[in-house]
Amino acid sequence: PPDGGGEAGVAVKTKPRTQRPPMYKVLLLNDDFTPMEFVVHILERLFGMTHAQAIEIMLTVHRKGVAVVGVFSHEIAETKVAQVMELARRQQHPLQCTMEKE
Ligand code: NFA
Repeated sequence: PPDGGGEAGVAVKTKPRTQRPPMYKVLLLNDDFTPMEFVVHILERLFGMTHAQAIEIMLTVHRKGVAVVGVFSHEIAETKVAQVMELARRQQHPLQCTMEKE
């Protein structure tokens, strides 16, 4: 029917969907030079991981080349990436951190 509804006056409702903001994965990339302890420190300090969690994720990055270290709003993800890059730069480590839309 022209009203776009169902047959013979049957009302068809579209479910109202709440808009959720897109979320962003923060990725840590492996390299051959950044010390393991530095990466563990970053994961504890900036991503709130326990020492055991931080070691686990650091080893995942080391073995697989990359790992997701957290999922955040765009603004928080940008801040995390900037903080990682700044701490690495200060210590002259080549550690790389990026973000991508989930
Ligand atoms: N691959 C680095 C090393 O062997 C450790 C590392 C882990 C670097 C995770 C970057 C990210 N020293």
